[in-house]
Amino acid sequence: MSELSQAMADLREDDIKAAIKEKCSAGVSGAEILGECQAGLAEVGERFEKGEYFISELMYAGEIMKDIMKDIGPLLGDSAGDAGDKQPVVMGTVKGDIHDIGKDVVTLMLRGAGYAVVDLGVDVPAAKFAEAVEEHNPIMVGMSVFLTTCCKAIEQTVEAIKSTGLRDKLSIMIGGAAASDFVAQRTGCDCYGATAVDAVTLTEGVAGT
Ligand code: B12
Repeated sequence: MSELSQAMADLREDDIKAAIKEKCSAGVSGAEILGECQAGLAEVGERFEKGEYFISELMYAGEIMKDIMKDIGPLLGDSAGDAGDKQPVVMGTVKGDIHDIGKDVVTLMLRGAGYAVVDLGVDVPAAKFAEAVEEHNPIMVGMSVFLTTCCKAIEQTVEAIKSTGLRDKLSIMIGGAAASDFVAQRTGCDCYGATAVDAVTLTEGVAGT
């Protein structure tokens, strides 16, 4: 584990910020810095599972990550602002799940790549995804899912999208701690992405850009 990932895992905020500052000055890419933070947060999650960390540590980890996104965000290419000029993409975290950091990073990177992202937020009901599909006619719908208990919500969202009659006109991708290729297949999605970079690559594949 890198020094930055280790500092993140240990929730040493000053060391995390110092390491990021150093990496930024050395010209390390935003995606690489993000990857190291993500690895550290995965370890935070594992310590939580083992009972070494509690909900307060999870919350603190989330706060630290949100704070450092202010520095890393611009490095991830958020140049397009709120609406790019490429085709629309609908993003949201599924019903029952309130994790938003990963979803926000994906949104940021898709916007940076020029896509007009409609961000539905967190805890998004299946019907709201379907309404957004009807309204915006996206080429891609991205769902973030972090809790395994919320996998059912993916299936329900796919069903709701099918009921609009537009399922064949778009692709559906999933990502987040509870997502995988297996979950994507089982829930009727087209693909899974492990990182925000994957989200952009998958969308570019569909858009043909
Ligand atoms: C921080 C955190 C929290 C914070 C969230 C703060 C916030 N504003 O988001 C708080 C404290 C609120 C929280 C709450 C809970 N959490 Co939590 N949390 C985490 C933690 C440690 C980090 C998540 C994170 O922000 N990572 C950083 C970002 C940058 O990375 P990322 O999320 O992986 O996103 C990247 C990729 O996944 C991908 N991606 C994300 N979305 C998408 C979408 C698409 C389409 C694509 C292609 C890619 C993609 O791109 C992103 C950037 O590269 C994870 C551990 C983990 N392994 O994820 C647990 C984790 C997700 N939480 C967990 C749990 C259990 C909970 C709680 C139930 C705890 C509790 N007992 O209350 C609650 C649930 C609340 C709810 N209803 O949603 C578990 C879930 C376990 C499971 N199997 O279901 C995890 C995995 C920890 C663990 N190992 O036990 N949590």
